[in-house]
Amino acid sequence: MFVQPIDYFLLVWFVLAGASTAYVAWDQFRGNPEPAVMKWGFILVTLYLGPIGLLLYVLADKEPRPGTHEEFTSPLWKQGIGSTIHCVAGDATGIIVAAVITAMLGLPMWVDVIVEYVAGFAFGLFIFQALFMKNMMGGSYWENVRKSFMPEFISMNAMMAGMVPVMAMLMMGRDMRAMWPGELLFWGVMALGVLAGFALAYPFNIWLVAKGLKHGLMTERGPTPQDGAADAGDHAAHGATAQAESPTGETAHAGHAMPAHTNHAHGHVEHREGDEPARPEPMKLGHGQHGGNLPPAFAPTRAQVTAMASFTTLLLAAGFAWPFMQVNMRLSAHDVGDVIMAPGMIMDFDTPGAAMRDMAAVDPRLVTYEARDDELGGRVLEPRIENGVKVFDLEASVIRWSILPGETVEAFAYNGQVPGPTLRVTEGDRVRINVSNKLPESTTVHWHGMILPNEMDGPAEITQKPIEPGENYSYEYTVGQHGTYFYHTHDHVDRQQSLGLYGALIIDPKDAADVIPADLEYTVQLQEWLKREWLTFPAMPMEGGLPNFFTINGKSFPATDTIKMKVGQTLKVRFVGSHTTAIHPMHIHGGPFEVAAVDGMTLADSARYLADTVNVGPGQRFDVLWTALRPGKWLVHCHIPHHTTNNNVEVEGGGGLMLVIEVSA
Ligand SMILES: [Cu+2]
Repeated sequence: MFVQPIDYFLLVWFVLAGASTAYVAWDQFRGNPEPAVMKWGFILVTLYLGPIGLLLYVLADKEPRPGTHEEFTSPLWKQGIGSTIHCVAGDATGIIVAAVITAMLGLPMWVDVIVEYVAGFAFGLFIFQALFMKNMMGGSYWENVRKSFMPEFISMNAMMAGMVPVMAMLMMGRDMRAMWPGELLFWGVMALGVLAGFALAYPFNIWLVAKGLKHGLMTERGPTPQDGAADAGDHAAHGATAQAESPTGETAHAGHAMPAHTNHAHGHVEHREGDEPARPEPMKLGHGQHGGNLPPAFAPTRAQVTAMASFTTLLLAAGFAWPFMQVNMRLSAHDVGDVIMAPGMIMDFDTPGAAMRDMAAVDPRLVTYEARDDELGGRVLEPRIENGVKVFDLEASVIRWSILPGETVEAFAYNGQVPGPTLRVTEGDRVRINVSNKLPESTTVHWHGMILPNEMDGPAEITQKPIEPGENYSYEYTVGQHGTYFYHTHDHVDRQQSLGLYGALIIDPKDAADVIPADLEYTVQLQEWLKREWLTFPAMPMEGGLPNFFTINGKSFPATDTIKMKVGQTLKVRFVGSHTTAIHPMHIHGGPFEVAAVDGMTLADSARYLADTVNVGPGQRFDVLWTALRPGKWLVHCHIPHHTTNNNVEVEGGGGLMLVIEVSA
C-alpha cells in the first residue's frame, strides 16, 4: 500500500474526506434549510473535495444560527459557490463514473476525456440541473433542460478546462497508479482534478448567478416541527424572504437575491413558482426571471452569453490540447495502469506503453521473499540425480534483496538470490533445469555460450513460447564444453536481466589436464542497479535509466566479500559480464594477472597475455590468474570511478564494484 510518500498523504486525505462527508451528510439532513438538490450537491462535492468541501459548506452554506440561512447565504461569493457546487456535483459525478468505466474497459485516455465530457455534461444537465431543479422550479422537464443548457455549457466548459489537464497529466505522469481505479492515487487525482475544475468554474458561476442565469444557494424550510418554529422566527427577521409553509414545500430562492452591496440594489427578491409565467424573459437562456429582475443595463444579453460560451470553449480546447502535447493519450489503464516511472525518463506524447512498462519500477507489493542482509547470492545449487541426469530447479520470483546493510532493492531473482544459484557441472553431464515462473510477467532462460539443441536455447518468441506467469518449462541438454559460462533471462531481457535474472554456469573439464590450475578461485558477477525514491528500476543506458548502485555477486562494497590468501598463492578470478549497461574495466592492484581463458575457452599458452585491467563487456567472461606477490589488502575494482560509489557516495574508501584481496605473509 505505502510505496511512495504520497501514499501517506492520501491516507490522511481520505480519512478527512470520509469524516467530512459523513459530517456534511449528517448536518444537511439534520436540518440545514435548503432543497434536497443542494444537500446532495454539498455531500457529493465534500466526497470529492474532502476537507475543502467541508470548508465550503460551513463557510458558505451551513446555517450558522436558526433562521439565518437566507441572510447568511446572500453574498454573491456564497451564491457563486452554491452555483458551482451544482455544476461540480453533477458534472464531476458523471466524469468520475465515466473515468472508472473507461479505465476498467481499457479505453485510451483520449477516449476517456471525451467520454468524461459527454458523461459529465449529460449527468449535470439532464439529471442534476434539469431533473432536480425541475422539482423545485416547476415547469416541464424539457423546459428546464433548455433553460439550463447555456449556463451549464459555460460552467461545464470551465470546469472541464480545469479538470482535464490536471487529471490527464497526473494520471499519465510518473506514477501511473493514478490510471487505475483500484489505487488510492486514482481517487486522489480525481479529487485534485475536481478541485481545479471547481476553481476555474467558480468565477464563471459568479457571473452566471449575478446575471440570474444560474441559481446559487437557496433556502427551503421543511414542515418538521422544529423547522416550523425556526420559520416562525425567520418570518419576523426576514419578512422579505419566502418560506415553505405548505406540506408540499415551497422554496425561497435566496439565489435570486442580489447582494445588498452591489449597485443593482435589489435587496432580497422573492420568487414564487407561480410568478414565473407572468414575467417577461429578456434572456431565454436560463431561468430568465432573474434577468428580468435586473435593470436593462445589467441584464445579460445574447452577445454576452455567446462571448462567455465562446471563451470557455477556448479554455476547454486548451485544457484538452495541453495533455495531448505532453503525454501519450493513446494509452489506457490496461497499458500502463500500475506502473511508476523512473525520474528523468523521457516520456512524451508518443512514448509507447511497452517502453514505459519496460522501464517501470518493480512494484514493491509483488515481493514474495525478503532476503536478510547477510544472505549471499550465487550460492552453489546441488543437483539431484534422476536416471543419471543432473536436475536443477530454478524458480523466478520478485524478492527484496540487500545490496548493502540498510539498502535493499526489489529484484527479479532465481531461487530468492541475486545472482541466481551457481550451477556447477562437469563436461559431458546431462542436465535438466526445471524453470518455474512466479514473476508477474513471462520469462525464459538462455544458456549463454552453450552448444545445445536449438529449442533449449531460450530466446522468447525465437525458439520457444515465453513461460507465462505460473507456468513451467524444462531445459535439458548435454554439456559438451567446459569453462566459465552463465545463464540469464531471454524474455524482456532489457528489464529482467537488469533486475537480477542471471547466474553463473561453471563447467569443470572432464579431463583433469584441461583444468586451469590455481590455489583458489573466485567468481565475480557484475550488475548495475537503479534505486531511487524507494523504488527499484531496471538500469539501462538511456535517459532516466542510468544506474546509481553497482554490485559484485549481489553486494556493493563494503558488503562485498574479502578474499583471503597467502603470498605465493595463485587466485583464479572468473569475471562474468552478467551486467547490462556498461563495459567495466576490471582492475586488480598489486601486480599483473594472466588472462587464461576468454568466454569459457581456455587460451593456448601462446595466446595468453599479462594485463592488470580487462574490459568486461556485457556477456563476456575472462578467467584471469593473479599471484599474490606482497602481503596486504589489494583491491579488485572497476576503473570507472563512478562505478565504485554507492549512489555517488564513497563509503570506507569506495563502494560498488570493489572487493579486497587480503594477502597474509
Ligand atoms: Cu565499471
